[in-house]
Amino acid sequence: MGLIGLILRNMEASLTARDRVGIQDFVLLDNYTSESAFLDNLRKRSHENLIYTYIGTLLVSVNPYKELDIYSKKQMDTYMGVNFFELPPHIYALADNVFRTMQSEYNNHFILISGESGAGKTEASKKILQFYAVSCPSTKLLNNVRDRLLLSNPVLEAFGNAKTLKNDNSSRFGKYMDIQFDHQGGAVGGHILSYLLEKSRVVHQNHGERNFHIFYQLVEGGEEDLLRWLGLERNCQHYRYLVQGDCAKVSSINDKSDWKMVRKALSVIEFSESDIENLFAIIASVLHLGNVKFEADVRGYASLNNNQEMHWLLGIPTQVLQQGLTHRKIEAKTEEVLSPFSVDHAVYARDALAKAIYGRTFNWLVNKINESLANKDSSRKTVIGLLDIYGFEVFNVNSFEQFCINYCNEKLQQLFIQLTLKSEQEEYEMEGIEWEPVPYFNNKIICDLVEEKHRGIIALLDEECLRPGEATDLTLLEKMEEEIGGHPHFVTHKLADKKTRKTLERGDFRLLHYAGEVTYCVVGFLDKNNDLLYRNGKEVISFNFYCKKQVVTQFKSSLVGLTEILMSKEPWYVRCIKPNEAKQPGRFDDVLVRHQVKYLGLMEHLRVRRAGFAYRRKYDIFLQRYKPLCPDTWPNWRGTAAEGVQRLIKHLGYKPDEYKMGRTKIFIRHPRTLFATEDAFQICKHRLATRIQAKYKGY
Ligand code: AD9
Ligand code: MG
Repeated sequence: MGLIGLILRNMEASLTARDRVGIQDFVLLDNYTSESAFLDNLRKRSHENLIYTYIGTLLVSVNPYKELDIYSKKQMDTYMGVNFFELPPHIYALADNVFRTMQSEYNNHFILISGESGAGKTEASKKILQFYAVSCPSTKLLNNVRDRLLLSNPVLEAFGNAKTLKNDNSSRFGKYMDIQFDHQGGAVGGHILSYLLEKSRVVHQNHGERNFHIFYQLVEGGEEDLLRWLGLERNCQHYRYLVQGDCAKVSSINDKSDWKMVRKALSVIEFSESDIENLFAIIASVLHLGNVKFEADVRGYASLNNNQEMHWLLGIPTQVLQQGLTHRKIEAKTEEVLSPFSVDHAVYARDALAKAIYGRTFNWLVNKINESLANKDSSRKTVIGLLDIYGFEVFNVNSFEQFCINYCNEKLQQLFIQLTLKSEQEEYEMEGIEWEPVPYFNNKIICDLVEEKHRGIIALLDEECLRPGEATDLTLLEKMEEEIGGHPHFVTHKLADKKTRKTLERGDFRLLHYAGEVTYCVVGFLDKNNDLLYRNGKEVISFNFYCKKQVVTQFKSSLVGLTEILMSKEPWYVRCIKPNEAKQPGRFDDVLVRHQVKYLGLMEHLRVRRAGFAYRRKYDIFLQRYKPLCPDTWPNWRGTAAEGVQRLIKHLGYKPDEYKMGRTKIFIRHPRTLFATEDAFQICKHRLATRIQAKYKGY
């Protein structure tokens, strides 16, 4: 049988295999514009436990909801230093490719990991970190850094993660982590930025959810002496802040062993014993604070009676604390006046204080970790950044938190558009290749709606927050209706047509995000944005300054900062998909996945990848791999790589419209062309191997 016959036979065989396990790169999908074909491929693969699939260099990952035997040291070794497309898709392949590109081009990169809650972002970021920990050169000093990088994770997860309805280990903050590498590729340091910790969880949890893990770890796992010293009982039910979700115990979580891990991690990250003591004294204080009760005195004002908790609180004189929790300090012209709180007000002030204490502790923790990860050597480093950030959120009731999170996702989508399309276009330009730009929805219009100066939603929200006493959540809504009522991506009950009006309450506003519609309930927006802590409260935790910046504006500036960090680096993407809501292995819910495929922009990305040229390879790499297919180039080619490739593809019969020769790379329009070449190569390899075997059989 001739080569072509063999190719056809092999193609048939691989087609059958493909029928079963799908295609490992969506770029090779024949019907690439069809969402159903996309879904079919993803479903097939995930049923075969093939959770990773590429779109070019983007990695799509489907949460298997079970442990797979694909993360061993052996697997890491397999992927180390091997060309990206030569092995089945894997998070290690991506990590390795980023690392090697950084090493050879000596530039900075970031990996953006996105997806909805429970899709596997944090797991993916841990796998990448573990891969670097194992694959990078090691010395005693470097191992120290490596251990700290790895152990910063359990610490941050203890303080920043919690059980939610969607995920038993849900990250309640956004995280960007830089890993710094020296010339030899050794990991020499790191830096972490955290975004928008969900502080409200400290004082309130929805049914079926928990507070941050650390509280339960301390109560369940803390040593007897420690608990006695902190005045804590070994019983979560005793603490109001721990029981509102009515699920202090979770079967998938072992608080006791997690406590041990966190204690060990804290000492490796160089927390001194006194740091650790202080840290847990503060955590215990928050629990005690939650148990402080108020009663109404004869005038209806809040008073504190019989509160043993006060004794354990923060080491602050009881008098100061008592006054701080029941009175508000008002500055009149020349004097300060104490105005007593109602019971409701006092509860609010108490909770605000608890949130502020926890928030500040979390920031302190991140700073301490950063001190420990800091690289003291000033020589130039290259960096790989890992961004594990909350995905787009839509609940039955969406509030201020969802608004911030979804705004963040709009910004990241904007970045994706700019970086992906920009880099694609730049590459064609650099290589001297003409191409047709792909039409895509540019979500800048929504980013502007949210963040435009003076009349964006953030500006209006801040403006209302500066009118205490007069402004309410509803006046905010009215102001929005007035200022941005005509915007095509904004609608409220009042502005809506008859049909839409039925789906909106008076206190709602709806944004048409790039990922879909989200209806926000405006109640609580002003309060949450103010993050109000009465001056007395601030004195209690020795805040001596008064920060006027509202929450959303702070968040906006930190996102601008993040965008700047990312814009200066080369982007890589991991898109995580959650296959079902039940957290079960083997279940693939089409409707749920289809929605994620849409808002993760996967079809768009695929179109961009396919619109111009599906594949591009450097001449030398292409020639090196496929040269056995042509007698002119095999075994050795003496001319330039570009000439060799030209000779090779002429021999293979590439038609002129199937490819273009750039300055340093060959661009292949249809994946089918590369596919056939790859198949021919596999057969050729097989034949060569058989021939060699036959030759040596007699020996
Ligand atoms: V959230 O936005 O922080 O709420 P993530 O971070 O996207 O969310 P996470 O990585 O925490 O989700 O994954 C959720 C759970 O899915 C994990 O606790 C694992 O039980 C499970 N998971 C995720 N990825 C994998 C995997 N590659 N292999 C096995 C996985 N299990
Ligand atoms: Mg997470």
